[in-house]
Amino acid sequence: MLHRRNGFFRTFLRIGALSLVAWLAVLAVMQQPQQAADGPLKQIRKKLIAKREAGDPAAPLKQSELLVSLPPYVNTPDGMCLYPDGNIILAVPNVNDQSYPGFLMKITPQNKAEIFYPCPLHPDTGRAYPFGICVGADGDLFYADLQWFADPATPNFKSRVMRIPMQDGKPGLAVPVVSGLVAANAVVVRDGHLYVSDTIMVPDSKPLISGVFRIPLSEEGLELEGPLEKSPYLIATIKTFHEKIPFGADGLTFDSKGNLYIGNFADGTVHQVKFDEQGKPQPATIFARADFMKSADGLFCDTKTDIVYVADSMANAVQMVYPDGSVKTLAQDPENDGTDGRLDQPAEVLIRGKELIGSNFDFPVEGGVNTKFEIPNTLVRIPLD
Ligand SMILES: [Ca+2]
Ligand SMILES: [Ca+2]
Ligand SMILES: [Ca+2]
Repeated sequence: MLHRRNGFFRTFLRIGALSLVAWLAVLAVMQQPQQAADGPLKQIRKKLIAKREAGDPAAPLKQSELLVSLPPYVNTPDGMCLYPDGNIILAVPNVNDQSYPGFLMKITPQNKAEIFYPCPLHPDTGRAYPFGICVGADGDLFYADLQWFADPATPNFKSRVMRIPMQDGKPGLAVPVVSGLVAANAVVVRDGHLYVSDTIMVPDSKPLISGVFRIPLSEEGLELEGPLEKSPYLIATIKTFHEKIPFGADGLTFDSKGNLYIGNFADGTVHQVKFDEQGKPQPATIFARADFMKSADGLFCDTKTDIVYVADSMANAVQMVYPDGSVKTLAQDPENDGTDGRLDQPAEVLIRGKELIGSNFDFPVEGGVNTKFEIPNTLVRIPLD
């Protein structure tokens, strides 16, 4: 009896074990649709969260969210600045589909996107390519008109910076502040001077030589004379060693101590320029680099913390450069179409209140995470608190 009972028990155990296997199989099948619903983006994100918990500086701390889905006539948004009335002015060069014009938009504090300003066309090229934009002390707007895009194969030295006189929040007719650049990109106005980066200053040089110019606002209408690398207005020169992508000095920002930072687009380094008491610039030095910071497009320094936020176009990420030069990833996404508020090749960042706002340029560059341009394009937000 005991024997039989043991036999029965063994059979029971065997059936039980089999059922356990069966149950696991059922569970696995049940879980499959869930994994499919998760999709590759969520699975990648799960891996990144695990990396972050392990203290990896390249693991993103946050995820971007949709701020504004831009209308279809915005195929390539780029530079932004926060106007004192709380509106964001967004530059739209529309280089992905040049059958659309370049113009400026206004994003209200309620995140409504409106057409703000049709940029004047360059008299020679018949085109307008507004990129970096900033606001001066008296409220006038300044934007880079990046005319290299009119004919990238033959640099035309027609890039310029325009000033839009503003009266009661309304734009007047833009006038050239400086012209004769190859690829005017970022602009900052500070202490009566315009700072502008030229991303391709010496075309075809290897390593690529690019730089930053400082022009007194009192010299409005200046036409730079070549060679640009010998210009008395040039205050910083940097080199870019990337083999394939000839884009150097890009984003510009100042920290609370008055140091200037320059994004080196294709090398992904952030350079620093210090000034002496007479305002004389010291040679630009590499301030920050990290193997996971693949490029440095727009820069924005939060002067409360002196963290420099970097739009990392190639890595499809936003990086944070700390005052000690260390780098951490704030947000990063794999290739996606950007419609639901993910990063889609960010070109610029700025802080509005307690959020970082990014503009998704979505203009694929060889070797970058983003390989496809698709509309609608977006502005995204990343909460900073
Ligand atoms: Ca830029
Ligand atoms: Ca894309
Ligand atoms: Ca897109």
